[in-house]
Amino acid sequence: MRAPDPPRDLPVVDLPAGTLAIADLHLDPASAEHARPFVDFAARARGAPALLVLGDFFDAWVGIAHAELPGAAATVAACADLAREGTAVHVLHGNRDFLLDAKFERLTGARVHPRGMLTTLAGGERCLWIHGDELCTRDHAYQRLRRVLRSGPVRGVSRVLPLPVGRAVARRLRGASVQAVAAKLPEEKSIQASAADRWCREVGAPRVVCGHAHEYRDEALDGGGRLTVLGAFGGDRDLAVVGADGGLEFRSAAAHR
Ligand SMILES: [Mn+2]
Repeated sequence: MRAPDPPRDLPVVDLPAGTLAIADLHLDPASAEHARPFVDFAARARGAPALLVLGDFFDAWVGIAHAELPGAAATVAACADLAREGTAVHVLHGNRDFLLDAKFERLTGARVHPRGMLTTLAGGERCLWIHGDELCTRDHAYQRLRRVLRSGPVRGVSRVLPLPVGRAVARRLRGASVQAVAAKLPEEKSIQASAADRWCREVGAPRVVCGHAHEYRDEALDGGGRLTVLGAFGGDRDLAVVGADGGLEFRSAAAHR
């Protein structure tokens, strides 16, 4: 089975020093309490030039009807506050919230990038930012499912789902991934360094940063590039900060002031 190729036409964005990136919040749209750590973080992120959310912002998102639930509403409001005050908010699709769309963009002022983004850091280095499930190339069943779930028909149906149906679907999805944040991927389902190496070479970026695996990891790739996996939000080294020299520093989002 063929592993996904890197997209040819990724958006290219300049990321100034002070830019922040987080991943894998897995927020429950129904729970305002669950949204609180992000809402608090967003308040402390004020003044950052940009905030990247590298996918799985929400544990389930089956369409815009979700935005009315208390947890999603609080999250949307926090994003909108940041955007209004001048922080560029960029949201990548994860494997659990790949239906975030233009309506979400209008509500939040964020930009949604379904397949990732390429950036130029302050020092001039190019960096590829993706969710990370694209690189789980040994998990063939998952890659097949991924193609179906992200296909046009599935996306079309989800847009017209009434809220109760959407919530029922979301409950089923959540049931399948209880404690997703605590769970780590077994080796055969994990992010493959060889895939990261290929993507770096094909997009011409010496570094790739992603989430999805929920555990911080940083390693040199055979082709000279570098792979960094962010910890899941709330975990160890769950925040990337673009430094003054354009380098990336990995820290704790909870300790960010
Ligand atoms: Mn994921």
